[in-house]
Amino acid sequence: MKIAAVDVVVTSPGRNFVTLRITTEDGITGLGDATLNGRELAVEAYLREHVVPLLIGRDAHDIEDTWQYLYRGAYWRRGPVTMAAIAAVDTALWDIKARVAGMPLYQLLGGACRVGALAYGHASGRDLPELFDSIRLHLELGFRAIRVQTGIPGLDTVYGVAASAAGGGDRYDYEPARAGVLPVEESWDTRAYLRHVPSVFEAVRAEFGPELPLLHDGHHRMTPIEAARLGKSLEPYDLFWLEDATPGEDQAALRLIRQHTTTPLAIGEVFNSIHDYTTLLSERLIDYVRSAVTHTGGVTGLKKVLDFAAVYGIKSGMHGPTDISPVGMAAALHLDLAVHNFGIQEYMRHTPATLEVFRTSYTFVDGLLHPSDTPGLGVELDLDAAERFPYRPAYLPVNRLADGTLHDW
Ligand code: CS2
Ligand code: MG
Repeated sequence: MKIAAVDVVVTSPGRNFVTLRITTEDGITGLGDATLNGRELAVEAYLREHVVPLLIGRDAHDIEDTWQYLYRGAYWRRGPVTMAAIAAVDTALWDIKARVAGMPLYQLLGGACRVGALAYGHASGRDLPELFDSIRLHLELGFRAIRVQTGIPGLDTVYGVAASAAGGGDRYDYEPARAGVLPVEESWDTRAYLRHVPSVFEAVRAEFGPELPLLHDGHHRMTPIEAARLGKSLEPYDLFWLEDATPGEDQAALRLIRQHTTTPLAIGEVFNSIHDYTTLLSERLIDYVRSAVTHTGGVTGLKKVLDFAAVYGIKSGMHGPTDISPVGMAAALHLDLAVHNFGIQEYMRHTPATLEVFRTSYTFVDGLLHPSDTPGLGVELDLDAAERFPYRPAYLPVNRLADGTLHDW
């Protein structure tokens, strides 16, 4: 079954997405998500100029060989651009294989280990009243686990805190990438953050009780000892996880954090290969693998990470913000069902404009996500709709400390 055509589709229904569409000689199509928030055109060029010419004429069934061909054959391996490109090809080939087999991808991956994937939503507030409203909104939407991000006294805008519930209050949407010429510069103060966050979780527990699984994203902004201090101070509030407590590329730093706190740790959304995880997993330094299919070499790449993680009792916690497209989200949901060591699935609901372009079949019912039993991934790309939303440059913000030092955002 030879690959006859490959399209790279850049579209911006409210935010930018890069989608790969592979078509076989007998007209079967498959989709892959290649979206790299803030660097989308780098992946588009890598695909269009250096990958697409290599795919034409290859057998679409040869998924593992194509993965190795694109990974080892590039010579210059790993990195977010290369691995997002490989991810898109890999995911599209799995979509095709499952469509040809007439079954949803999770069946091809070994069938379902669960009836659905527990999802967590993003609650946030500049202050406690706004945060409580956002938590209530997400509980009403059916979420059974909730991420809590808060404003910090003295700081104007902070990662993860929306200016308000978007769309008239019936949906919360937070789009960190701001369309504009240059990245927005936000201010940061770790000491103020470390003083404030424990009091917020104390208030949330007092208001919503001890049972509700609560998550928090440190978003790479702390040093290892600061992360250890926060993990320890949050222990009384029994978090489901503390995410990206410190920049994860310093894998050894997690040894220090682990020594000081039993708060579960999640890391990996910015990782792009299994090699980013080897110390973290083999030394049990984290509890959840945060990678998305889109950024870790596709279904093939991420499943290898999750199978490695399973050896050490570590579970999945796949990344699922709005900059993971519905194609990437659908691929995650098939893996969520198929792997035994599933933990939780991040789920920021896409906007109506995005869902015009990507026609999905996955469902969110009673707190659980399901990819549907549509053959393949279960997503169709509406090219006419995609053309109505041209690309707009958009950058993620950066943080600066009070003295002007650039800091992780
Ligand atoms: C965040 C992401 O969802 C998360 O856990 O870390 O929203 C992250 O900020 C974006 O993916 C960056 O593009
Ligand atoms: Mg995160």
